[in-house]
Amino acid sequence: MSECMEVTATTLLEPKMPRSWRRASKPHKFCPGCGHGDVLKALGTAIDDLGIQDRVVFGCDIGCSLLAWDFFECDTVQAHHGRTTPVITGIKRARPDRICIAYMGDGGGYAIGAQHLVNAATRNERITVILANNTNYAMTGGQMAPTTLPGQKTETCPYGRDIEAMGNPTLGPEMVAAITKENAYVARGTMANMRQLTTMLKKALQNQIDGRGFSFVEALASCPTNWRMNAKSTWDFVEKEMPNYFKVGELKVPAPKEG
Ligand SMILES: Cc1ncc(C[n+]2csc(CCOP(=O)(O)OP(=O)(O)O)c2C)c(N)n1
Ligand code: SF4
Repeated sequence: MSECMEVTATTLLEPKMPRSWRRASKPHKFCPGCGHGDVLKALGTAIDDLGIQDRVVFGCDIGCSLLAWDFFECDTVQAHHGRTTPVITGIKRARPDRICIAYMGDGGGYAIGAQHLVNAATRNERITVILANNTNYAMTGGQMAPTTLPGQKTETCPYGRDIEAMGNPTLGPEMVAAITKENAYVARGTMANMRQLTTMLKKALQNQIDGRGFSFVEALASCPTNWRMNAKSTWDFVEKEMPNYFKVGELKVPAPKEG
């Protein structure tokens, strides 16, 4: 093989990563088939497209999201479980010129950190919260989370979630849309539609760039390890089961900025 052909082959084999990803920390630490990697790919692409890498402060939570502590070539902070939203709020208030992102799981956002999400949304903090909904507490071994679906089995509900005893799964974007001002951006995307998810993340970040208000994107994400599913069942669950309850789409879109 000529030198020229070798270069071409190497170029072809090189994985296509967002420029804002830190190459030295790849391959990443998530399990094979984990949705966190996809959500963070959409986020990396959104950061690239908006050209904001030098201004981003990325905050990750406890839970599997903490495995993203060295994921981006961006300033990064790691908070206690459920506390990423107030930490990122504090950074944004101190440095309004920075684009501040809080990244977490559904346990971090809708259980232990629910009060922070509600209060940051109510105050219309100019931050972007991104929440990966994988329907369980993944890092600690797959316990029931606020988002576990009716009848879904987990380590702590082995016969399936009984909504009479345990209530309905949390509809996070619906809740955030109900309590935020008109200039908030709220959406639910899915790893099953990366183009749409990337667009939602760009709109959420643009809302912050424009200084308008709170932005929130929930992303439906897989956890094949704790779901104990093979690749096909995992994909079917994300693509077909989850959206039956968690409707994908935009819930609140501010009017275009004037001028
Ligand atoms: C105050 C506190 N309580 C409990 C824990 C234990 N803990 C660590 S990760 C985790 C669950 C994380 O689940 P989630 O936030 O949904 O993220 P995922 O791992 O699913 O991405 C729990 C309960 C903790 N670290 N801190
Ligand atoms: S346990 Fe689940 S959420 Fe955590 S890294 Fe593995 S697949 Fe991803």
